[in-house]
Amino acid sequence: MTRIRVINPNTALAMTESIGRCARAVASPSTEVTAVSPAMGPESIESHYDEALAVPGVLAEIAKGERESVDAYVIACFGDPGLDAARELAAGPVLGIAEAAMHAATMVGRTFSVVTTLARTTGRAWDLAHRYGFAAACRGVHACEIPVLDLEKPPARAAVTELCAQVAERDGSDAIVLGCAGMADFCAEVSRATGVPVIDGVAAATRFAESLVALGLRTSTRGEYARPRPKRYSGLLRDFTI
Ligand code: 5HY
Repeated sequence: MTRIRVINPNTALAMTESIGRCARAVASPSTEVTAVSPAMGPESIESHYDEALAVPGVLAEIAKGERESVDAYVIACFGDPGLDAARELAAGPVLGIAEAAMHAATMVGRTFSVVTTLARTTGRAWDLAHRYGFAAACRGVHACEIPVLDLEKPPARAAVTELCAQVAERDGSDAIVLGCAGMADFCAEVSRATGVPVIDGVAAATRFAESLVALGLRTSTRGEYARPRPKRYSGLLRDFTI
């Protein structure tokens, strides 16, 4: 049994359940997927401030998963918050949904476009495209201007689907990347509407995590992902002392 922990860095439990359903829908029968939200953090992540304050909760869930012998982790937020720090703590692979989605997109096309929530988060998506080496393949990052927690409201699905169809046409991109974990269950509908491959990072990261575990691959501990040197953390963070 491979044990994958999908961490939704925000505290919206309905969204965590939906993310868990999407991950389990693609996981192999020999994989146990648990989807969790941290006990602390923002109810949604739509700014740098939200993202920064989501990271301690993500790291607390990684530390908990390590005590429970989890094999691999998925950070289910399109900003991939705390990804590098999580890789310093976890023995097994840790995948961010933005990273996984961009990798998958460039395996099925030369170019892709990202459709995300608020315009203010598009800069972060571009940062990640550059960081992961996909800036040249990314034809555009577009916002539907629907707040994360409003994605579960009926009009959102049609609005996102419509925007994805327009973007695929306008950018001429080979694939569409859904830029929020809250869009994970829109994938099939958007695929039908656009006629191009549509990548949901939750599903992509879940399968990639399974594959890395099956390959016996774990995060390298030689360089920057070596375990942090022991030190004291104070105040609200005193429990993060390692
Ligand atoms: C996400 N926020 O995937 C990001 C999407 C965004 O709470 N889950 C969030 O807008 O950056």
